[in-house]
This record gives sequence, structure tokens and C-alpha cells, in this order.
Amino acid sequence: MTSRRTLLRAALLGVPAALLALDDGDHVPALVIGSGYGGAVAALRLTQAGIATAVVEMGMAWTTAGADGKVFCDMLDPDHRSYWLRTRTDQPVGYFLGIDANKSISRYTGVLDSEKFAGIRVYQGRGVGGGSLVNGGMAVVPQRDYFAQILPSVDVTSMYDTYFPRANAALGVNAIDTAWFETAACYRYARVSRDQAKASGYRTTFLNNVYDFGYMRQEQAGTVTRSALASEVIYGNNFGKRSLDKTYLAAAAATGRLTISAQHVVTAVAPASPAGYTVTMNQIDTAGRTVAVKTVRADRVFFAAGSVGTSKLLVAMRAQGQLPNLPAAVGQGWGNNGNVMVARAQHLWNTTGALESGMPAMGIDNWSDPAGPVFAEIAPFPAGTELWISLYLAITKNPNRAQFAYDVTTGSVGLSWQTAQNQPAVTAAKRLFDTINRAQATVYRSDLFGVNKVWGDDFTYHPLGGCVLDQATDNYGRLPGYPGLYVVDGSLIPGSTGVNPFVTITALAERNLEKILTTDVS
Ligand code: FAE
Repeated sequence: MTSRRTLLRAALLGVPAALLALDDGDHVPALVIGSGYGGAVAALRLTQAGIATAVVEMGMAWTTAGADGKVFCDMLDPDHRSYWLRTRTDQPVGYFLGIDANKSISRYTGVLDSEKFAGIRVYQGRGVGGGSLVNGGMAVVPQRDYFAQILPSVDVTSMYDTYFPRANAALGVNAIDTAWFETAACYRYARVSRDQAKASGYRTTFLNNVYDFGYMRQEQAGTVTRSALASEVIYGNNFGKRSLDKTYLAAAAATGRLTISAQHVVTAVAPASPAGYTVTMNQIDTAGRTVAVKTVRADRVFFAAGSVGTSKLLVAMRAQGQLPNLPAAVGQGWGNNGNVMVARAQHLWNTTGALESGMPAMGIDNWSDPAGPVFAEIAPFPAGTELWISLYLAITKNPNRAQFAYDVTTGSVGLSWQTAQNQPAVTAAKRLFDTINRAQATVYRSDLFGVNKVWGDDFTYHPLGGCVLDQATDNYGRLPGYPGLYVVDGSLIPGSTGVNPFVTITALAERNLEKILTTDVS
């Protein structure tokens, strides 16, 4: 059996078995494409059930320090490790004083991908741990009523009683000490925004996080190496963050039944004879060049390549005839979680602080406003110097959706989203921030998202949908017509969660895996 061969090889080479790659011709009981939230849940629950599982991840295993002694670079001095195969950075806040703030970097399989479609750039994590390597760590459970609205086929009681708590526990979610928050220099920026929101008639709420707030307190006290307090976030955190490689994936590896093939890009999945599926993948080097092509057989395949990755792969497989019977709903129902970014200029006497924690801890919650629901995280601008800037990532209820479609001429999959489709998000956010600006006699910054551009409306951190639960799949992520094919990631969620999405993705994956393990896998 291949898994045994792989584990034996690992033992002989003296490397962690989990990081040994698949070989061409291998046969595995379960193969998981992608190692983000959905993939990590699948990896843990399958291996715990005694099933040898191979995770295939296109990004790197971020375990080796570079010449500077660090695994990840920071946001003030991004280098080749920052971006996925780009020669220039593509920062979400890409301008300062209207001047392009991006810089040249060497092409490398860096940790953050800015994937460009016709009307939107989609930011995604690349590496073992997926989005957990680059995200802000905010662990937010969606409002119960809204969850019931977006996923009506899911039993809400079991989600809130069982699967959200299970997800939070396994993710290592922790709450900030609210007394410390009131005095911490690194959250001055959040307190300023909170006080102004409150004075303008809005409610604010603390946000849980997977970053270890105990570690952050020590950073502030100067007793440990700084990470969140050293401008580390979107290109990875060297310390403090409980990313999936330290939680779900570490627990899966501890079973001894997990292998992870990093720097392997899955390119095709097709039914195998007499049973199971063949999965074709390109092994790549750090310049993105293919160094080997491998075909592996798997009894079951779990698509966990993220909303974009899974949708692209399935739409291509249907169009190219490898999985021709996939339903028409595959590729539909994609949304950006209503994401829009904006910044306000503070008065000189309202300093936001030179030291800003990269991990947000507070949001403005105006979701219950029927005229324009907004849940706005108070985002850091960790430049290491006082800038009098208040930045926000607003999550809104944008009803617009887009589709993925295969282009026969280029052989690639495009996304139909147009920038103008984000207007409802801008309108809702403008309503809230116009009110705050009026009440505080402040103005928008118009120099951070372009030249004279107030709204960061052409990118998203929260791609969702493309393979929606109970539409493109059955009610547990099974792909109809293809027994043994499952979708377990953010593509199951129909374009919106109303809050930051990873807890929802994780909890839904927990629910689905539990069902799949009890009914499909003997
Ligand atoms: P994801 O985590 O993207 O994992 C998919 C994995 O599949 C990736 O590792 C890919 O490299 C890999 N992959 C893709 N295609 C292939 C292929 N063909 N072959 C092999 N591997 C492949 O998917 N969410 C929150 O809840 N709170 C936050 O604070 C937050 N902040 C964010 C900040 C940033 C900068 C970004 C980019 C995202 C943020 N998010 C946040 C969103 C969150 O990270 C995202 O919703 C989840 O990571 C999505 O989980 P999935 O499992 O769907």
C-alpha cells in the first residue's frame, strides 16, 4: 500500500512523514486538494477515522527561515516571499499620497496570491495552511438569522450547538482581555475608531482571533519577539498566530496517517477504472516551473482548493469532458462577501498611534440596519509611524453574484464579476462612514486605493461560492453523479456570510465531514 511505502520512506530519510510528496502512480484512500480551512478539517477527521490521507497543496511548506532568519517577511519590507509568482507587489492598499506604493520583487512562490480577474483581484493564501497563513485571524461566528437565510438547508441548531463550538475549539480561538485592550498602545487606533463610531450612534463589538492575545501582550511588554506588533500579517506571521499548520494539520499529522505534497498543483481529476479517480498534478519549483507531472489514484477526492481554486478546477473538468456530468450549478453563485475598504483622515489631535497591532480586535456592527447592513472591521495600518489614518474593511450585504466560465480559446477559467457589481457595497459603507465623518467633522482619504479614489472596491479577501451547498452539491458537499467526490471549502457558501468567513467554512466542513464519515466511509 502506497501510504505505508511513503511513511517507510519518510522514516528512512528522517524527515517528518507529513511533508513527503506523493509519487507518480501512487494509490491513496483519500486525497485532499488544498490545505486551507476545508482541507485541514477533512485531513484531521479522515485521519482520525483511520483513513490514510494525502493532502496536495500548490503552495510551499512555510517552515524554513530565509537569509534574515525569518520564515516570512513583513509588510514594510516585502521581498520575494510576499507574493505568488509576481515581479511586483500588489498591495491591497497600493497607494500613498496618490503614488503607487508597490515595489519590484523577484518571482517566487510567495505566500499571498493576488489573482486577477476581469473586474476583481482576489487575495488568497498559498502554502500549507492556505488562507490561515496570511489572514487577520478574526474568528467571527455569523449571526444566527443570517446564517439560516444563506444556508436554509442546514440545521441551524446543530451548527450553533455543535459545529461552531467544535470549529472554534480546534482553531484555537481566543478572546482579548478587554481591560488590556483599553490601555494597550497597539490598539489606540481601534479605540479611536470605536469612540468615534459610538459617538456617531453605532454599536461596536470585540472580535475573537486565532492570534494568541497572551503572546501579543508579551510583545507589547517587550519580552518576546514581535510579530503582530512588527507589521506582520498578510505576508505571514513568524510568531503568535495559530495558523492551520499548528492546529488542525498538526493534529492530523500526529495520527501518522497524513502526507502533505507541497508545491504540487492539481490540474485534473477524472474517474478511474474500475473505481475511484485519477488526480493529475504538476510538481513545481519556487519559480513556478513544472519539474514533474504525476498521476495518482484516489478512492475519494475532497476539493478544498478554496472558492476560486475549486470552482476553476471543477468548471474546467466539466468543460474538458473529464467530469462532464457535473451540474450546471457548478461555477455559479460566486460573491465577494460584500467587501469594500475605506479610510478616514483623523484630525491631528486624534493620533492613531505609531504602534498598531496587525490583528484587528474590534468591529462596527451595523448589520441590523435594513437600509444597508454593514459589519466593518477596524483594520490596522501598521506603518510603524503616526499617520492619522483610520482604515476599515467593510462586509456588506451585496446581492450581486458572478459565474466562472471556461474559455476554450485560452483554456482557462474566468470569473464574470464586474467592478460595478460592487456598487451596493460602496453605497452601504458610504452611508455608515458618511455619518461618522459628518459627526466627527472628518473626511475620507482618497489617496490610498488609487489617485483620487476613496473606495477599495476592486479586490476581495473573502471569495465565497462557486459550488454552493445543496445546489451544486447535495446537502453535505457530495458532487452528484460522482460518488467519492466532495467539496469542503468556501465554495459551498453562497457568496456571503455577513462576517469574516473562516469560522463558517470550518464549522460547515466539520458538519459535512461528520456526515460523510458516518454514511459513506466504512
Ligand atoms: P483557502 O484557505 O484559500 O485554501 C485553499 C488552498 O488550496 C490554498 O492553500 C491554495 O494554495 C490551495 N490550492 C488552490 N488551488 C490548488 C490546486 N489546483 N492544487 C493544489 N492546491 C491548490 O480556502 N477570514 C476570516 O474569517 N478572518 C480574517 O481575519 C480574514 N482575513 C483575511 C486576510 C487576508 C489578507 C485574506 C487573503 C483572507 C482573509 N480571510 C479572513 C479569508 C479567509 O482566509 C478565507 O475565507 C479562507 O482561507 C478560505 O478557506 P478555504 O478552505 O475555502
